Amino acid sequence: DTGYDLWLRYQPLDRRQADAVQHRAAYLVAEGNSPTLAAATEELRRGMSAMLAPHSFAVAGSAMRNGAVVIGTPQSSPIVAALGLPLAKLGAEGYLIRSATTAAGARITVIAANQDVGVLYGVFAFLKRVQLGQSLDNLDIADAPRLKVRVLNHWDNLDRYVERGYAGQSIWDWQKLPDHKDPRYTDYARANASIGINGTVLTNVNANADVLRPEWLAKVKALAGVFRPWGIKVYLTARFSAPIELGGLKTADPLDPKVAAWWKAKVEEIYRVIPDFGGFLVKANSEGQPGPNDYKRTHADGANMLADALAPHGGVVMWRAFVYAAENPDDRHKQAYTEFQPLDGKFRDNVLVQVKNGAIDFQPREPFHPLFGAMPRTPLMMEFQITKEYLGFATHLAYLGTMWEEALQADTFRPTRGWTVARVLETPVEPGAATGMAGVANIGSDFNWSGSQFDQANWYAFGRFAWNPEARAEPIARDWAAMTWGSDPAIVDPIVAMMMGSREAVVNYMTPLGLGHLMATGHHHGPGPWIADLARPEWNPVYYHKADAVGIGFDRTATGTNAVAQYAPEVAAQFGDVKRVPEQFLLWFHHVPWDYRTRSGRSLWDELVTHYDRGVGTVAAMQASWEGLKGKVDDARWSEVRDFLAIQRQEAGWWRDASIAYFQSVSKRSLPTGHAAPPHDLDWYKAIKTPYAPGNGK
Ligand code: BDP
Repeated sequence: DTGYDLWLRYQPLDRRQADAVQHRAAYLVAEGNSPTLAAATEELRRGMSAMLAPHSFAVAGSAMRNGAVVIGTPQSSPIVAALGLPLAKLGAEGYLIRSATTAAGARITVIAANQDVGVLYGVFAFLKRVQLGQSLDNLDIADAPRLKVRVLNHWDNLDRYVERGYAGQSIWDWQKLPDHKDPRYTDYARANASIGINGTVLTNVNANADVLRPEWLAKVKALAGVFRPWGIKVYLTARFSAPIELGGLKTADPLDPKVAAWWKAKVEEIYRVIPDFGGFLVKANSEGQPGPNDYKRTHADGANMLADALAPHGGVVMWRAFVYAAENPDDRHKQAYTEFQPLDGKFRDNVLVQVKNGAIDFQPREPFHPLFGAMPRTPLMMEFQITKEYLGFATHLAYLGTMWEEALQADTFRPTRGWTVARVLETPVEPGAATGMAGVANIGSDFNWSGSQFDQANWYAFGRFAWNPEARAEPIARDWAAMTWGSDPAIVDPIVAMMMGSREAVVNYMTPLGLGHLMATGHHHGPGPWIADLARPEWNPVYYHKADAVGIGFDRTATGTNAVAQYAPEVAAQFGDVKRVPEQFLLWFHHVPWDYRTRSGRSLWDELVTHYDRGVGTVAAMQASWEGLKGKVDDARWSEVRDFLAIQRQEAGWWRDASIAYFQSVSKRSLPTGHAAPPHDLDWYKAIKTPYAPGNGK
């Protein structure tokens, strides 16, 4: 088993379960004939036949007998229409699953929605119930997504190199498109639809304007055609300088009428090719990308110009707030807020400002970004990184659900207590305004899609959180584990326990107590806390930890950069007070003496060492749990995970040893008893060269 089937394995149920399911769900009635209903029908038939075998699950023309699963909308299906279901509140994408009785007295299960795509989501929800062995009696389920735009961001280059991708090449096989459509595109769409993802940005934020050329748009059109029945729109990244590069203009100034006209014509051309094109994602004036600042214009000027071109066609602009400039001497943590917050209310209605969960950059742990809650008149969408650039690539097991729950449940106190990041995201700035969440994809050409079996869980969890930002990491892990590995509690329980502790393990062995950005240069694999010689100050790990003879940590309080002042006063008061700050953010906000007493009673230095060892210990415990699963799950996947855990164990040790060796050279403290000295001296760790690590493609 390679893992190719993801969480859609549809394994045969045991005889008793199959009989019980078959009693409620024996055949399928699908009225209507749109491509989306056809996709829903085929998925239901495929999944149920596989799970119910040797029972059949056939498609029938009418629901005369008990046990029909009837799917459709009131428009497509007279049976659904006759049931008079309360669909009004479910919107375009919500669904309802109910046990019902037809006028003729047949007992059926109905999966109904206002639109075909809602039916599709309902079908996946129904299949999930069956996969999880949940009862099909007396069903009355209604669900709808809480965010409108639920998109993957592929950082895929046109040469198929995936920036920060650890799962092989891009799955977009541009050379063979549009004539050959790899069946994998359909499986990609099925997987995404099963978790409610409704859009995909095909190209890297570090954009190449070529994708906007006609010959590339023909390829994009082919992908859009595969995805459309599954409710998935395509989006592209727009390189801000495209009018110069493709249009031969002298400028890309957003206020120049010729530039606006070029984009308007380009957008019209795109919609002629792809009538339901989603819109653009833009990284501007960030890490060398062109943008409106090049012409002394604001981010709003740039975003609005593109938004005006897209608006007549219903498209949106997702404009990233990930900005920090070499010329700006201010704390990098503050720069996005400083630049974007004053623009609140200045963006067009079809602009979403896309904000990373934290103010620096996808670290194993960051406090929530201060922009959340601070732009009440601007739709903000969340950007999470599914691919594990800073969490050990694909070989470290780190379930990110806990990280995302932590970010989403953080209270912004804006405008008042209880306004969590999730609530900010979910609440439209005015009725009907856009809302959304983006996830930087971890998908590639590997058999298992995501580079490892467990990284599939992060793709899965992202979809679940985008559908419902109030979701919780644990039940999501439980669902995923049961569908992916087997529903026996002897399998699910240990796997969920591993997952739930896994991200904290990474934090502990890489960046405990609020440290961050200590990775090796460029590829970000392995420790480099000593690095101090890179061109831009904020690229150097020493900029972030600021360790010296006295102590360690970045003073972001009023005595330092005062980044805490960008949060609501209640939050600022907490983060800014060394006594009240959650210890997990201690060194993020404070420069603390090595001998400072932490809450455990240990000195900061001893506490730091304790965390490193705890991280390594958790990985060792995961290895032991996994040994216990040998023979309970298939050998091929089991062996892959065993190997990766061994790599993780080694690299966790490397992080621990190198970090302790370096910080000890600064702190001059001895190790607390019971904690082993690193086996080598600091120079030995500094000399390690990673022979090959997927990098940033530069
Ligand atoms: C950083 C990555 C870089 C991305 C950048 C971004 O190292 O490859 O281009 O984020 O989000 O984390 O634009």
